[in-house]
Amino acid sequence: MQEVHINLDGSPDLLFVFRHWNDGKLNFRTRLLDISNLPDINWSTSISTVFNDGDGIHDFEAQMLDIDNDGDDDVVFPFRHWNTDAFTLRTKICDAPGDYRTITHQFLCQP
Ligand SMILES: [Ca+2]
Ligand SMILES: [Ca+2]
Repeated sequence: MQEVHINLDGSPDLLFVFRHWNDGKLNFRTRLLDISNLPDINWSTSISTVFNDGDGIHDFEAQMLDIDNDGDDDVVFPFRHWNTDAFTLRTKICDAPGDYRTITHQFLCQP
C-alpha cells in the first residue's frame, strides 16, 4: 500500500499493488479519500485494475512517479530484462482512477 494522488482533489488516495490471489496477475486496487464532509472521512469503493503482465513483474518493486506530469501518480517497475539484459522501465500511466495504460522502454547499455 502506498499513498498516491490519483484524482487530483488535494487529498491523498491509496493504491494497493499486489498479485491477485486467484490467477496471480498484477492487480491494482485504488481507493479515493473524500474529506469534503469533515470531520467525517470516507473512502471510495475499491476500484480494481488487472493487467496481463508476465508473472515476473512481481519480482520488482512498484514505484510512484508522475511520469507524464499531469499531477497524478503513475506506477513504474524498473528492472533488467530477462532476454535482452537491457535496463527496462515498465510504466503504468494513470489516465483516470482505475484506468491505466502500459508503456515499456528498454535501454541497452554499452559494455
Ligand atoms: Ca485524491
Ligand atoms: Ca501522471
